[in-house]
Amino acid sequence: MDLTQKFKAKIQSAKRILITTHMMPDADGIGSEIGLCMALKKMGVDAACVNEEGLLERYHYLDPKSIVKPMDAVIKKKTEAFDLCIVVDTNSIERVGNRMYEYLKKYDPKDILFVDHHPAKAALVKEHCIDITAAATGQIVGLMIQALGIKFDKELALPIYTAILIDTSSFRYPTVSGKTHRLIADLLDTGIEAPIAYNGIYGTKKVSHMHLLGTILTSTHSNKSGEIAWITLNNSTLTKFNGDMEDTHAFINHLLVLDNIKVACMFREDGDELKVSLRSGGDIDVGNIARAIGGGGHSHSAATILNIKNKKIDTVISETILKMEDLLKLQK
Ligand SMILES: [Mn+2]
Repeated sequence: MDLTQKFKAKIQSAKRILITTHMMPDADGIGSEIGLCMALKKMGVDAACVNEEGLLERYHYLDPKSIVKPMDAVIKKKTEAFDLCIVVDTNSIERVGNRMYEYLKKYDPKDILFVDHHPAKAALVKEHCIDITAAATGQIVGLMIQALGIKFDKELALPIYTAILIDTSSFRYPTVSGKTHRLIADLLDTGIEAPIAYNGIYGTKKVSHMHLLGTILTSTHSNKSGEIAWITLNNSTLTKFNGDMEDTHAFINHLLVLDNIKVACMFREDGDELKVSLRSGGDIDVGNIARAIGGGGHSHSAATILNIKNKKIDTVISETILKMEDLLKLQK
């Protein structure tokens, strides 16, 4: 069964649908849920986007009708309020946030549908709308909307376009295909403009953001061969420049311009945890590297979390880089 057929079969008997995404959502999670919700409404289906937290101010332009609501505003306790829950841009139910997870746990698993592009177990892929070859969840959502016979308009096209733009880091990843660009063409045909869409998501920074980025980039290190490079972000730097963690996601991409780069890493201190993001500079599968150190993700973009309680952050970083060097050798 293709994804659209699976989707149709699921929504057919649903009277009221909840759509949510992972915590600290990026534009792929947000754009996909908004796009899907608008499309369902166009089909006459009662749908609502409910996230654990409301949207950050910077994403409001993607949601002019305020479709996305924080869960406190919608969910009062009754589980029967929704008979289908669609989770976009993750297939780990725990990633929806603690309170949303507690809420979704009450549902029969058959009433939960993942629409996602992250690696997943075969059994999950079979039952859900999961395509791990898709460049973004936004791509899956866009193609399903078209297959359902719904016409794009500007309002619907912008969040989906932005979802794909952000998840491909502006169309640079190996997951970008002809299929991606054909969908992008249809989205642009509605009249949305590439520079406006680009600046909406990337062009709203303040001078303090530049100073934060500059400070972080001066922390760039690389191993001897130059194949692994990393930057480190600690809480005090973030506070000093009034930045938030979510706003630092794209910093790692700056490392990809380095000559000979195979693996770019960003270490972010978060309490007792060290968040490690990885990007591939070419053929290396950073998903494999992430899995070997307790995480997961795509071949070009992956992550893990390390415990740094009672440990020196610099020691953990050096040990991790050494491990990555070994893991890199295995892939050559
Ligand atoms: Mn995504």
